Amino acid sequence: MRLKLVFAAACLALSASSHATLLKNGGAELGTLEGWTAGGVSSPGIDDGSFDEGINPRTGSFMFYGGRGSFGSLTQSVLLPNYGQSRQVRVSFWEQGLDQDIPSDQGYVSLTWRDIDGGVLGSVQTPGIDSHDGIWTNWNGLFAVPASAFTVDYTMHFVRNVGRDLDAFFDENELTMVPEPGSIAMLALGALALAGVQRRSRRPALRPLTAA
Ligand SMILES: [Ca+2]
Ligand SMILES: [Ca+2]
Repeated sequence: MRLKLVFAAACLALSASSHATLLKNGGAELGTLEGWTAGGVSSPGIDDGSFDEGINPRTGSFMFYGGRGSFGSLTQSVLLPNYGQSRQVRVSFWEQGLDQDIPSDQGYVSLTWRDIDGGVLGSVQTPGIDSHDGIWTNWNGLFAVPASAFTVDYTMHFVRNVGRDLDAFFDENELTMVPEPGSIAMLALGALALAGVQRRSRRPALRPLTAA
């Protein structure tokens, strides 16, 4: 029975962990750009709240910021599970910019689908988020994944509208499969195993004949 409980718990834990984001260092908490490749002209990087007074990481100690210049990007290439199948991904990120009128500096995310040879199949993007009233704004939504997509480039785009600095910030980037691979099967296995445990535990316990 204990083994079954362990198995059930493991299945449920696995199904829970498969909800995890496919991105590495999506919230900048490694304190470096590890996992991300910078593009554009503004040299985006990691900030701990010192770039613009009053704009602090939404969670943890770090966030991504735009740098200095008209535009910049940070891209991470991600292997997509379940190649050849109908899939969806959910994108979720938080954005904030310095209050410099309307529009202020802002950001959006794009997904570029690539085939197994690295060729571009197409791309989609979120709306630009212009959140400049001292608050972080979350965007999240679903995108259909082309069946022939093998990898996806997840890119944060930093867009300057005012001044010299690119005062756009991102935190907590997440990219998850919907439904997450294996989660339904693992949930079903976990539920079955738990049901088995419950059925067994209702049986009367056998008492050893030699009990003193
Ligand atoms: Ca963070
Ligand atoms: Ca600016």
